[in-house]
Amino acid sequence: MAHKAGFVNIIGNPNVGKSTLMNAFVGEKLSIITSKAQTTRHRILGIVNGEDFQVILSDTPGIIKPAYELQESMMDFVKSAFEDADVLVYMVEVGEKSLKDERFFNKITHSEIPVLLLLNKIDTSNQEQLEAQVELWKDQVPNAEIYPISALEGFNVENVFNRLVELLPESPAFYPKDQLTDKPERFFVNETIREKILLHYKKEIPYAVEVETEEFFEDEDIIRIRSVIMVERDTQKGIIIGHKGTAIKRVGTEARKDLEAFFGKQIHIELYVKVNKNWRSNQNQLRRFGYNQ
Ligand code: GDP
Ligand code: K
Ligand code: MG
Repeated sequence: MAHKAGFVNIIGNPNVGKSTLMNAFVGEKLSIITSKAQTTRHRILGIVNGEDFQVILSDTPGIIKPAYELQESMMDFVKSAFEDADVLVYMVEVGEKSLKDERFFNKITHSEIPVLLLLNKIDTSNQEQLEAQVELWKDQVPNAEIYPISALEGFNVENVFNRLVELLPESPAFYPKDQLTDKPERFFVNETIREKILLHYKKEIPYAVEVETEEFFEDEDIIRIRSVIMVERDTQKGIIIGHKGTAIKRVGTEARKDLEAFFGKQIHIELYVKVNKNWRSNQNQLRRFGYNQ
């Protein structure tokens, strides 16, 4: 059989389950997942390799109306996802009516490449609701093939994957067959720490935070990591650290456990906090953190 390879780009509103689906396909926790919008800030590739196929998935930030530079750049990642796809995966969740951003919605309904519309989280709905939703989406996106799924429970995930492979063009692989992602190791360290911050701090704190790993030193049986948690104000620094350092210690402990599972090695992690005023609105800072393509 001829070898197939190509790019599958996953787009949709915040929190519909895009990152959960990508991780389910890849079988690794490449993308961080929380119940908060704007958990995913970058475009992240997840590569699934088989003997006669290579599916290159890209997880993107949820579609939002940008309010500051960082969000502008996040939406550029979404725009680029339309440009190089062989198949578009448009994910919605049960109960959602339509995309918030008209520009993207038109691009989906007028797409010249195949669109799979995945109606996610069907584990939370009954049969009657589900049928009504399928009808609604048939109407809204007539060019799409519709698949009800549960990314969390794995329902229909394999069928969708097989259909994706079918739709890919005949092509040799684009990446080495043992490669899982395009992102360097430090990226996963940064993201894991950011996930713990999203989980444990309230309100605006997670959105004011960026993480930068300054040291990633891999020895035979241990990886030594030093990362900076960047905030915008002194008050935020105090909150991140917490009373007697308990809050930041918790972030470090939980991140270490996840990273030990991810890298399969013992991890030593050192965290510190730095104030970097208005990094979210500063082009140069954003470029440094990998937000400009
Ligand atoms: P993203 O913002 O689109 O990337 O969404 P995430 O993958 O981060 O998921 C957002 C939230 O929805 C998380 O709390 C997930 O656990 C949850 N979630 C994702 N898929 C499913 C699903 O199939 N069923 C249910 N019940 N929850 C899901
Ligand atoms: K999310
Ligand atoms: Mg996400």
